[in-house]
Amino acid sequence: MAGREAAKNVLRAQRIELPSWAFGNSGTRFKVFAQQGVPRDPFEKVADAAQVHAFTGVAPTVALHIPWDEVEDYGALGRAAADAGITLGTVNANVFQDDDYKLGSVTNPDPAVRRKALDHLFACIDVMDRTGSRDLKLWFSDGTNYPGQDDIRARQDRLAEALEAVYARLSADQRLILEYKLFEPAFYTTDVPDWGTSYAHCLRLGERAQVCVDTGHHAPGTNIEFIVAFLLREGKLGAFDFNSRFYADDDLIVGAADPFQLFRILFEVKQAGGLAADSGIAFMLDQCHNIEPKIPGQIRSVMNVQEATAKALLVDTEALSAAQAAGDVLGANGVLMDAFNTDVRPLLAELREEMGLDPDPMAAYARSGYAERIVADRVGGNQAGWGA
Ligand code: AOS
Ligand code: ZN
Ligand code: ZN
Repeated sequence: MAGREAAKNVLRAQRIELPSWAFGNSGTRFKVFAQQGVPRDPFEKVADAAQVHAFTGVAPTVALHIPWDEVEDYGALGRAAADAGITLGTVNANVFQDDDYKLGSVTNPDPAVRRKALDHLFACIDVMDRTGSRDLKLWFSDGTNYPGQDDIRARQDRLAEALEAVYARLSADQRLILEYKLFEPAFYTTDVPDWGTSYAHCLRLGERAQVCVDTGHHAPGTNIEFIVAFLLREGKLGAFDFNSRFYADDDLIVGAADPFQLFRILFEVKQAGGLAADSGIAFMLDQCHNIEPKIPGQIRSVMNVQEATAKALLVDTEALSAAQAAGDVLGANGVLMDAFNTDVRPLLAELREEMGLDPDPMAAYARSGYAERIVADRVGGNQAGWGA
């Protein structure tokens, strides 16, 4: 087993970004279950995100979603975040919820709709300039429902044109992160359905265009760690949207459905040097807590990523390489499984104590009284997230 202290050093420096929309009410297309005490504005979302950081020590940034997190004064939002001990992170664009986007946004056959979508993406860059955000994350719901509905190749041309315009507008320290998703809301074709499509567009755009791997956006059975290993090798993995799925894009707590898959993914990241602080990979959560309390849901998610990371760090890579070189199939597999089957919770508890944190973030949050306070203080929360 590889060194505990070395593992702790990496874990201490790990950074996991939270999605602002995880703190608001959310649901499925059937029902949004309102919870008491949810944030009523972006300032309160930032305050809740700061709680997750306060108890885990590794989640110091919160991603914004425009327009859900639109405010008059981003300087004030940034200051509120700083006062609470965190900073504003990735800006997520939204070109999917207006009636105009029924047939697509940047790939819409109507040039006026394409222009509107592009203007929104430019507006997101203006927000980034004000918040100091590095990354613009683009997820397009664009696609078609019926064969013949639109020209597949023409839609790719329109997509490429929009991406070029956005990329050209970014400053030298900003990045374009292009997310893919197999299907939904479009059910026949999706314009960015897989990593290959995203990769090909990013490759043409340039170095600061990178792929986002959302773990919920693949066909069942897809080997996500292979995609991760490949993109890392090409220097094209810019971000993760972590979550869990049982069926489609379920957006459940990361590591809840398949902790082994999460471990395999993080092992590939570790092997490629992606856990280094300067790797440039944004480790984000993209989740909705429809039936469970939201702040504890985020705390648990962060802990799950930490546990999978700790196991990945404990893999005895020397023994693994030796077994691989000797063609020792079962030996190599055994080395990996030894690490996966290690209970890393004591190691993480120890690390938290060293960081001046409570070893049990879930219990510490529950004891803090914050949940009761927000229920008492906040009346009439906003709906934010899916199923609106
Ligand atoms: C949609 O399915 C994607 O996962 C998006 O990354 C994300 O949930 C959305 O853009 C929220 O900002
Ligand atoms: Zn996502
Ligand atoms: Zn998704």
